[in-house]
Amino acid sequence: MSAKSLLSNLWGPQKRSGMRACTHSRRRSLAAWGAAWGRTLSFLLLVMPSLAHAADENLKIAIGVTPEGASCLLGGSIDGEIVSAATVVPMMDHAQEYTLIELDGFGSMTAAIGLPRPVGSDTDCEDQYEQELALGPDDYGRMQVAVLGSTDVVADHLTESRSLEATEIETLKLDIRVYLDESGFLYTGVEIAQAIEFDANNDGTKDMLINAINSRRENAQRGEYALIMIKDGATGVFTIVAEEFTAETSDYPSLLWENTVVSILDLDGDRQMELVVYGTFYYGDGWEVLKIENGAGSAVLGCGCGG
Ligand SMILES: [Ca+2]
Ligand SMILES: [Ca+2]
Repeated sequence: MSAKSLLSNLWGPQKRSGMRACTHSRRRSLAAWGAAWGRTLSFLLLVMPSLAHAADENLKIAIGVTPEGASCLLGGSIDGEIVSAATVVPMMDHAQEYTLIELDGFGSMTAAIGLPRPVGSDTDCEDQYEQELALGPDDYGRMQVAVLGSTDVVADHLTESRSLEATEIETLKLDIRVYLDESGFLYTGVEIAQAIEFDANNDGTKDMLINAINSRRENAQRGEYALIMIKDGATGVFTIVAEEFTAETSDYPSLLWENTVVSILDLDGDRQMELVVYGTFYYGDGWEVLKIENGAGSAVLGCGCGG
């Protein structure tokens, strides 16, 4: 059974039952509602708890959390579809339970304090929200992602991962060197910021994520780069998840985003892992969810106000 059909068996029935309930309520005429107000109230009281239950099981929300405890709402997924922050905001509530995750495991449980708040008012910050979280002393000083749900619920969307030691990455440098040589830019040396082993595509074989960055912030140099690639453990084929090159040497600052992969999770439930990435560049910072599909990566969600 494929991962998709397995998932449809697991989650499909709840999704269909929720949709039926909505359709049924829409079909009732206004006259019928007015004539049977008492019965309507009873109907709502009966139906609403089951709708809320279905929404909980099919709703995922991810919030980036910086070492200072600043939050940035990325968005999430509903019934397996990635949705924006603005879409999940109406479904967020005070005291909702979140699990903090990072690359190599769980942090602690936390909870929402109040409702999500819009950040700023200019167009750069449109549809950006922060959600205050009840963080303990140990929750500061690290990059984390808060995911809606208890530890048990969130664990179903994680995969085992391991960050490699410096001595383990020498052979990976050769792979990056070959790619850089083929890129057509001046070779500027290989710098690997992160190397992470995990099963990206749920085929049972560990794959290798390489986050390579070579950037001088103050003075951009042709050929500098920021790359995230995944080498498939079964086939050896590379997928470019994100890449930027500096085209021209100049006295101006580099515009490269320097990314850190903060966590790896299956946000939309298709058993393919997404990357939650925090990036900084000369003029700002921000969060992204990167989805790997059809041999390429794309940013499907973002949060940040950098100009
Ligand atoms: Ca794999
Ligand atoms: Ca996924």
